[in-house]
Amino acid sequence: MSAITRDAASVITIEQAGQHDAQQVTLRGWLYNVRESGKLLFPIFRDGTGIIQGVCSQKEHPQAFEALRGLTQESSVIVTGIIRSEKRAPGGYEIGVTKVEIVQKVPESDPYPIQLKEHGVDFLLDRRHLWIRSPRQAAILRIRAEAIRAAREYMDGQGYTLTDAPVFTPAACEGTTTLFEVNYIDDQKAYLTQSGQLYVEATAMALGKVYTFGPTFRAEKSKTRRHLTEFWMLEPEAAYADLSDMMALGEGLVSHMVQSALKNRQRELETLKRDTAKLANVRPPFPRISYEEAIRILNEHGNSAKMGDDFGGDEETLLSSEYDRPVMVHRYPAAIKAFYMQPDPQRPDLALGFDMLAPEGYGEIIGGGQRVHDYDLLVKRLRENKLPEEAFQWYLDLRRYGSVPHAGFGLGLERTVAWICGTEHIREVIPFPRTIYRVYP
Ligand code: NSS
Repeated sequence: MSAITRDAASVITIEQAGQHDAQQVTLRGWLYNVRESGKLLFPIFRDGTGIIQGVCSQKEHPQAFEALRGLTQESSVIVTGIIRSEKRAPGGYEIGVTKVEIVQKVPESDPYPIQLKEHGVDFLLDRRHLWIRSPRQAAILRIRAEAIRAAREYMDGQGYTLTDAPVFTPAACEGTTTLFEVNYIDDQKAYLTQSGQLYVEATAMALGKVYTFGPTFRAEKSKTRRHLTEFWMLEPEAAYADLSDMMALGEGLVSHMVQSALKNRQRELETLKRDTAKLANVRPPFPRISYEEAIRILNEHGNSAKMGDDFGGDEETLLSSEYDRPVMVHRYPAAIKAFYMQPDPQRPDLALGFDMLAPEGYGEIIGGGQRVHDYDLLVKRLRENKLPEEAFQWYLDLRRYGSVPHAGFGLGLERTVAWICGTEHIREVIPFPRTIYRVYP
């Protein structure tokens, strides 16, 4: 028995079934389910690209029939048969099974733990290594991959060069309360990165337009549907760029990610029953409102937010519900924003930063803006924020040697993909989620 049978018919994936109507093919995958009806069996196979229903007759194909009868869920199988167009079948095609090779049979004494019924989310998260086999989870992971592909395509097309940032860092980028400390070699202290920003600021001064894309870490004690402790961020940074350049880049990037998913992952979005009409309008221009306007809108809707408040989930949801595409809120009070944000020359109490809020309650998907480029101001900011100056000496070098106005942002991949997929919680859109109480499996 060979797990990579090459003899019989041409080996295809379920996704390709439509191109092989009336042809004999071989599929390699797993048994998702099998239903028995007298002398006929109706197995459902999956192979990671989709699911397909089969029909197998005892009279015509006794070998295949006996192999499939009572076969346990998730047993691995290589199946040969004829593809037939069948309007009522999911995917529009079925396979008339003629031959079955069992690669591994799941023992009846130890059946596959995830049955085709509702399970609690903790049960599923404990078995995340198996849960990802379900059609819904597989569809989400394919959409995630498409979002990454499209994002990279867009950034590269805009002339940005990928320059990766390190994961071990000597200092905080986004405040000290969510830092993961690691015991580095010989008891040196290091931290897992919260953002690649400081490093892309350096590579921007070397290459002009750059981005980093990688995992970032925050010891978030929050147990919300928008927080992970390990998440992926795409962070562009450009020399000689300002706040409005970054808002334009952000709306172009997000539109391209959404439109690419709609175009290239239609089947997966259908599997998720995503209302894609809600994504169709996601094209530039996105509305831009100032923080002060945002406060006014919130107050008009009965929310008591006042100048100086940061926005939480409720405020973000209320604001974004006003629009059919993401909204960008700019010029927040400097006092509630990170140490590196450049003050507005007209209103030094405001920061030249922006957040992009996704529709349908998915909250902030982008945060960024213009950076402090003046050496003295940056030193002052570090001191006000009680950050260790020694660890930031290399960062200050960027202001010592040829400092220029520059700007960038960070796009949270999981929040963006959760919105595109319409999932309840962002933990479903990363293969192995890390949250406040979970590092297993
Ligand atoms: O804290 S951010 O708003 N901004 C930064 O880290 C900047 N240093 C990025 C930059 O300018 N280069 O985080 C950026 C985005 C935010 O909008 C969210 O979409 C996402 O990162 N984010 C998260 N996603 C999931 N889980 C958690 N805990 C999380 N925190 C931020």
